[in-house]
Amino acid sequence: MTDSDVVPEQAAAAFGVTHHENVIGTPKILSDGGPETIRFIDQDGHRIRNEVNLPYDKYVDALTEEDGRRLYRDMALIRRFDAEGTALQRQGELGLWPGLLGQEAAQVGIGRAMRPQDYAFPSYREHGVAWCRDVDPVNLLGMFRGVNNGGWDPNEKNFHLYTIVIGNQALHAVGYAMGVQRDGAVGTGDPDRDTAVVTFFGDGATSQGDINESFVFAAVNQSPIVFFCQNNQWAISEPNERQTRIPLYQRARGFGFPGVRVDGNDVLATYAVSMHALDEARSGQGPFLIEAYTYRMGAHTTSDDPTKYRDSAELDIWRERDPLLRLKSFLLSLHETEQAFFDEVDREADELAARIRTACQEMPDPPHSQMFDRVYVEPHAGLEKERDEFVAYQAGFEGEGN
Ligand SMILES: Cc1ncc(C[n+]2csc(CCOP(=O)(O)OP(=O)(O)O)c2C)c(N)n1
Ligand SMILES: [Mg+2]
Repeated sequence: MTDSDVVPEQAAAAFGVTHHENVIGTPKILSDGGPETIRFIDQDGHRIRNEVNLPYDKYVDALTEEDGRRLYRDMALIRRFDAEGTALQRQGELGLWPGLLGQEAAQVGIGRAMRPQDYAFPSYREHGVAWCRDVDPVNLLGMFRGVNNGGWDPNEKNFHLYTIVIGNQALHAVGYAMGVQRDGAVGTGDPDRDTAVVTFFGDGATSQGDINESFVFAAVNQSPIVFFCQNNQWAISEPNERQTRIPLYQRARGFGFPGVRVDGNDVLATYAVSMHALDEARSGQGPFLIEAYTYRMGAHTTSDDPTKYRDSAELDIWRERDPLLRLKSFLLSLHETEQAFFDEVDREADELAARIRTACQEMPDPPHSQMFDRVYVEPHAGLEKERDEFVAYQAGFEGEGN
């Protein structure tokens, strides 16, 4: 099927959707992405070779079994970290936590395909990408505990701070990518210099002006950027079919750059497609849209209750497509990987969970006056006066247990 063959009814069918009503009781999103979806491992852990994934085969063939185990370890540890984030919020240690359950393969695949000089602009759910960029997970918890504004140096990790304003980071990313072009760090052929920028956003964000505006700027400037859309089927309580009448990856064509849909629950596929897209961007071929077709298995955030708007049968269907189980079956079907490896990863995950839990609970509260810092680069008389007044006001409570 080519792009031009797609009519709205077929597109809707690709999503398993035939109407626009949002009625609990019918699991609507049954599709696994359709035949155009690039996938290397099927649900039972078998390697797939077909025409759709053929152009990306070389990236998967270059991986060793040890590489596969590393990808599994990344996904398992980040899943455990994420579960701990939810638990810590429930116990009053965090203000909020946006879970990534189900999206581990989408994030780890591209995270491990990026090179050190590449730069990521995340939204707020990219804990798996943060992990791959070597951001200390404790820093992520600190932000949602409200004790810092991010806590890591974006330029040290080439991982920008989280952006809560939907779609906004795509504009920042394209601006950065245009800067990379002006620095002459595209298409030189030097693998340590040529740079790609990646921006992450959700299916819901594609309805925002910011995303569409960034597509236009990236396209006309031929900027080195990969747009990585995690289509997790939901934008809080709004289902996918409220955002689009065509598969999201096909939007790229209208802006003048390539777009593909990849199985976001297959880490080999997200890795291979990302390797290709990043190579294209670094070598000067311009932007690339990857739609990682996946599912948000948990709530939107800890403030959300998905049982109010979606049927649990839908979740059951996606549980069978679990990205960790799929890679585990695949690895077990190979030669060197034994159950002992998975037991060891579980043990490591327990250790990680204990470490970050303690570190979170021990994080000191910052002095309240810190909110006046870093508002302006230069000293600001008005702000200093406000801070002095605030500090004096607070001092009035001393001795009252505050
Ligand atoms: C500009 C803006 N509008 C609305 C919101 C409220 N909001 C927070 S998350 C969200 C849904 C985003 O859905 P999607 O882009 O699919 O990302 P996901 O949360 O599924 O990863 C909305 C509307 C916001 N943060 N920013
Ligand atoms: Mg979404």
